[in-house]
Amino acid sequence: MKEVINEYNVVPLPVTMNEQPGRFYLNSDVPVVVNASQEVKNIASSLSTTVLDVAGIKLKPGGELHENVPTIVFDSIPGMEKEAYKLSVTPQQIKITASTPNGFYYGLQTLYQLLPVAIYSKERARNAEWSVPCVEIEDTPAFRYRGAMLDVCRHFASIDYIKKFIDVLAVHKMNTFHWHLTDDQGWRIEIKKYPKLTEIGSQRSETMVDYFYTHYPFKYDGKPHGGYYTQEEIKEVVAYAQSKYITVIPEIELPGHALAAIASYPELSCTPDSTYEVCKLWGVFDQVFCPTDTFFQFMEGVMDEVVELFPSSYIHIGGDEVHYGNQSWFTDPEIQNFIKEKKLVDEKGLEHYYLRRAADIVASKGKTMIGWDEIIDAGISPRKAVVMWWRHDRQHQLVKALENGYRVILTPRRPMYADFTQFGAHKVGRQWAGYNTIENLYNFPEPISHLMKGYENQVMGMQMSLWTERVADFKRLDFMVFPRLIALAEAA
Ligand code: TNX
Repeated sequence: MKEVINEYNVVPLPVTMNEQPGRFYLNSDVPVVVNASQEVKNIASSLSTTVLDVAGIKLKPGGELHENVPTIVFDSIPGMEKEAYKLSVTPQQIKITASTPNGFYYGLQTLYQLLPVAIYSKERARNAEWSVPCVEIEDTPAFRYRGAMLDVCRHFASIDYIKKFIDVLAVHKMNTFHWHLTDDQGWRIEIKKYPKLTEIGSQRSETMVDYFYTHYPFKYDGKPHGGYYTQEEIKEVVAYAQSKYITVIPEIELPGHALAAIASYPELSCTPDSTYEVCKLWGVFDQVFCPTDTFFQFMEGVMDEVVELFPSSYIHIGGDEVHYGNQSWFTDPEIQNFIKEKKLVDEKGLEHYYLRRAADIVASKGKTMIGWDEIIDAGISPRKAVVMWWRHDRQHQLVKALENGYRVILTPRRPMYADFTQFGAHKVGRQWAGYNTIENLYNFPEPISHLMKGYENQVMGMQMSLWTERVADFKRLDFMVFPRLIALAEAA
């Protein structure tokens, strides 16, 4: 018999992994024994189903542990960390140990990675040899939040693509999908109380080519672009993600990046008599939500439906890049009155007022708000908000957030933005503030860890974010995200 060289292609690499000689062979005499909850039994039976579908091997269900019969065991013990697991493979036994279904799920992902890659196939794989190299693994994540964000507003992504994206996250033990659902260029989530958000807000007539001033006058592609998710589809994605131990966090942007909503309901703007279009340009725009009762009622109504759809305890409310430049904030008597009445210092004070109200609205629905790092100065209680740090060039904002007691998720543009090019000379992607190499991701957060010293408990984790202004199809999407996302999974 030819000697098999054991290979251990486990990504991300477990905390400890001791390679051992020998292999465990799968065959129809192998029973699967589960000493754990029903939920873990379901995870175990997903292994049996997969092995049957792909390998054509029918593992034996249930039963007792027999000596001298090679067995697969799922063994629950108390006291391990939520996402931790142990995996032991000897010629006699495959044993996954954990305290929670999350841990068992991750142990199973590692087991799949140790099997022939054909285990991921959708059909019967003919030539694979169904065995697992012997090993002793103990594993637990470095961070409790391991995420990826996808912007489906600049370019829409189908439910099928989203599910595939979630599949890849799950295989690499990522646990959060941040779904950027509303922006200037499209509103992508059905809200029953406000049907025009999708009737009008989900469609734009055409899109600018390249960036501001690449062409002057601006060039447009002449092609309508649109799409949205029905509430049924959202539920389907949330349930799908949940089955893979991934939380879906929706982002509903306010008060900026709101043109698609304003085009649908101009009364949400400070100039309700104007007509607006779903934005055809890329950039940051002056038209933002107006701080009227109409707007706050709208936000309540939207949030009521959003919290019903997403079991996540966090709701992202955006909060970035609020421009009120030449629009009416500085001159509009109503706005100026509002600022006086509420005793706000100035226009910035008004921006912060929105964010505090948003935090309260989200809290009143039993959830915690996440906002981009602009929210740091808004005076929100750190109990009520989590900060997503994105401006890598403003390290003091990260430090301030931590000092002020906020929990923080790290997604600094460098190196976490997947819309940045992967090499200096690369043609695909943006390069306006440098480029993000795979090495940068592997090394993260080392270069900034001194800033977080003593505040490690407040650092929830890290996220790669893909903005899709220049990512119009799935091939390019895959190209921008992979393999860098896998490097992030490794680091997290
Ligand atoms: C800034 S990051 C934005 C996005 C853009 C992105 C492009 C953030 C919170 N806002 O609206 O798509 O830059 O890299």
